[in-house]
Amino acid sequence: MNNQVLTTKFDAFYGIAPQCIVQAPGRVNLIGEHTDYNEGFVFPAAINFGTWIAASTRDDKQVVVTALDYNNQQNTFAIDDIAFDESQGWANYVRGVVKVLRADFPHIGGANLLVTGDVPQGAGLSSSASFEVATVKAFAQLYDLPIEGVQAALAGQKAENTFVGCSCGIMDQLISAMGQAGHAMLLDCQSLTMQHCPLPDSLQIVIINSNVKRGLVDSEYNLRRQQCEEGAAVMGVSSLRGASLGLLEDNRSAMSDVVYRRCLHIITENSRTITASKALSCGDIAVLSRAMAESHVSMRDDFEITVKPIDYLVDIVGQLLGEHGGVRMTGGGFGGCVVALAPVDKVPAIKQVVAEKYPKATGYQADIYVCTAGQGAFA
Ligand code: GAF
Repeated sequence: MNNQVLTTKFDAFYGIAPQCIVQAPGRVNLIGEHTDYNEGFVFPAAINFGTWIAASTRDDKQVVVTALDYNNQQNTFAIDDIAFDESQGWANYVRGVVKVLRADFPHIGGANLLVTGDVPQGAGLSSSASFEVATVKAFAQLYDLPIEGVQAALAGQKAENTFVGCSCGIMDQLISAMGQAGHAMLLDCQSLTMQHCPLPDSLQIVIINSNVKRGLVDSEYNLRRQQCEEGAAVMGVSSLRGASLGLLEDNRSAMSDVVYRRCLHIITENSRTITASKALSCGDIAVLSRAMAESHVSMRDDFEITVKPIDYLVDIVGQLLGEHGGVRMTGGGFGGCVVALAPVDKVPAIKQVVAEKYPKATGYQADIYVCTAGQGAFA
């Protein structure tokens, strides 16, 4: 939606012009899944889908937020008394962020917010992180907050962890805040150091939404995190970042098979992520392709976060690409999307094979988004 339309709508709802319009993107993770909360490596890119917020200050300590994409639903809350409200769904993201920001910046006052976005929801493309980061950015603009990209991402993550109740890592908020157009980001989630890697013009990011709605995602996600922590404790390391395959084998008999396989995924995924980012940088697409394929198998068999329609998509697109591109599930899992890095001239064939085979084999229709790597909100 362009800024002019958003301004007109804001005026219609609130009777004044917005003081700012901010945007924060969703993301696609190219490789490095569930490694972020294990202090490992991830390799995401911001995408050209995002959340927009038009905003103005209020002087009555109320936040009034209207969601264009939810039939103009409106939620109002007092900034001195912010509580999680089960019945408020999407508005809890704003409540959580404002609560977190107020703890550090008590001078923050009320606001009128008008929200819209085009990140597909429930698809593993971080619509909620982009909403959180956009909310941070809106308040930063309105109240002149000295909050930088990494701090903005941490505030969004804190809202998600402590208020919304998902024990997510830092990847989604950080890439939404700090992504660079045309680049993927190799992020070390232990030191929060980042390296921006240009994506070659010859490869296109293709996201295929399986349209399998992500079920049980929060409970299964939090369970994976607990299992990883259990494995780290058995091995005597503070996070799985500190574990090696040798240490894992030495401790295999002291852990359940499930915990062993969860750890195996994380340890091997960290090294695949480094391998893939180096391969992309030096144009070695065959190595990138293998790393992405192995990542998918590891998510399917060891971390157990894929579902059959997603496995099917990875199979048919993988056969088409061979070693000229890579494909794997992306995001938290249990449904959602597949990401392919594909030679530009293979994109029509991907669309065709998915349209022809996927509905017949699975009963679902897929959506395909041919993406570019976008700019982060604070980048
Ligand atoms: C979700 C989480 F929010 C991220 O922190 C990350 O763990 C991801 O799942 C899996 O890699 O998007």
